[in-house]
Amino acid sequence: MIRLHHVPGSRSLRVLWLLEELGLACDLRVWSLTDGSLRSPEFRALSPAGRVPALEIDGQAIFESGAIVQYLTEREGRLAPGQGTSERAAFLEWVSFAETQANILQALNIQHIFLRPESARSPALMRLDTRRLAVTARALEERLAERPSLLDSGFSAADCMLGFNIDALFRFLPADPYPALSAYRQRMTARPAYRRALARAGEDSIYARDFYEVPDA
Ligand SMILES: N[C@@H](CCC(=O)N[C@@H](CS)C(=O)NCC(=O)O)C(=O)O
Repeated sequence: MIRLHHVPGSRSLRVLWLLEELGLACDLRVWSLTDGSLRSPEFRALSPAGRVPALEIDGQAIFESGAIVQYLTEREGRLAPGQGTSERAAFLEWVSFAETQANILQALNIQHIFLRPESARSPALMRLDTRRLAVTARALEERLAERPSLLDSGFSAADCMLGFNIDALFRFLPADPYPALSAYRQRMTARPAYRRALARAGEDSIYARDFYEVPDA
């Protein structure tokens, strides 16, 4: 039995999507970001930082989406270049890059949405992180202008790591300057496995708006 610990709209969608791509059935245990349950001893026994995703598989619990993605691709021998192959470094780079970008998105979510009281929010920090996000978006635009997926060999689990970010990215950056990234988003979200994962994932409760402008200071 494989069990994914999940919050709708969170990074656990990466793993749900990859499990669908790999044809692995899983049980979903849904948690909340806001009710304190991720800090419970029960959840912290699965994920010590109290973060989703966590995956119970093969008699153990694995945390960190990048580690889970690597474990699953190695276990199944699919959707990642093998160890020692020339494309392995690129795979590992883009898996980690997705987390670099997700951390900027998380900072923007905190500044625009979660921080209370609203007077504690900082337009200066929002501007800084929006600029940092734009650097990552430009890097992806350049990469994806040359190829339909992150790797030359085609779709891989690195796309599940990164593809999940793109919906959030375009909540903070306009899509027009990034045509290759926009087209990538269309391709990824049209994948049958992504559609199946999204149908199971539950309603994203994070974003109330399509786009978040940085307010005037
Ligand atoms: N590097 C971790 C980050 C996990 C993470 O921050 N998950 C968020 C949801 S997207 C979370 O659980 N946040 C709960 C919190 O910060 O309290 C991973 O990739 O799994």
